[in-house]
Amino acid sequence: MLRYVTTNPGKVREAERYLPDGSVERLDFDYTEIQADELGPIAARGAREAYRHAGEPVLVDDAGLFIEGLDGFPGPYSAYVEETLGIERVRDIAADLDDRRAAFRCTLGYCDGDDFAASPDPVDRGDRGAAAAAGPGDGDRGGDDESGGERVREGGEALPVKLFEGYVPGRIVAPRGDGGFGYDPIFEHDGETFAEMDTDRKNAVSHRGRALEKFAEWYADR
Ligand code: ITT
Ligand code: NA
Repeated sequence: MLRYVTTNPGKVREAERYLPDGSVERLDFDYTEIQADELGPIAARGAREAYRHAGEPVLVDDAGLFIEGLDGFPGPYSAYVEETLGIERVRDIAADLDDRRAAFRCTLGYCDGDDFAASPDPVDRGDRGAAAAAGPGDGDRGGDDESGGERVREGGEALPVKLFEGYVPGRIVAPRGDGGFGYDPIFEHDGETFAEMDTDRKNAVSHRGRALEKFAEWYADR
C-alpha cells in the first residue's frame, strides 16, 4: 500500500485520480519541513522521515505559490503565509505589483527504501528538463519537470528519494470560485481561477497533476 503523506485532504482528492483504486491511502503525518528556498530538498527530507515513520512506501507532496513580482515569495513558505496573512492579503499585496504573474509548483517525493540507482533503467540521473529552469510566466503551457531521485547520505545511511516536479503558470487575481483549496481562488490560469475549475479540469493543467502524471507513469512500470 502506498501512503500519500499529507495533512491536507484536498491534495489527496486530486491525487486519487492518478492512482489505481485502492492502491493509495492518506497518511496524516506532519513531517518536518526544513527551511530551504526550493521544494526539492524539503520533499526529499520529508519523504525519508515519512518512510522511517510509516515503514511502507510513501509519497510526500510539497507545493508552493511563487509570485513573480515578489521574487518568488511566498514559495516554500506558502503554508505559513496562508495561515498568518491569509490569501486575501496575499492578493492585496499582489494587487499593488506591476507583475502579478505567478506559478504553482509541486514536488512529489517517493521513498520505499529501495535504491533506484540499482534498477536497470537508472532513474537517478539528476537531470532537469528545460521546464525546470523556466520561471513562472515562461510560456503559457504548464510544464512538467521530473528530476532524478537524489541520494543523500545522512548519518552514513543512504535512503534514496525519487522526485517528480510540476508547475503551472498563471496570475494573481481577486478571489473567484469556491472549489479547490488554499490559494485556488486567487490563482487564475487561462481565464479561470483554480477554484472555478472542478477537480478533473484543475488536474489537467495543474502543478500537482503534472507531477502526479509523471509519478503514475514511473510507478506503473518501475
Ligand atoms: P502538507 O504539507 O501536510 O502536505 P500543506 O497544506 O501544509 O499540507 P504544503 O506544505 O505543501 O501543504 O503547503 C503549500 C501551501 O500552498 C499551503 O498553504 C496550501 O494550501 C497551498 N497549496 C498547495 N497546493 C495548492 C493547490 O493545488 N492549490 C492551492 N493552494 C495550494
Ligand atoms: Na505542510
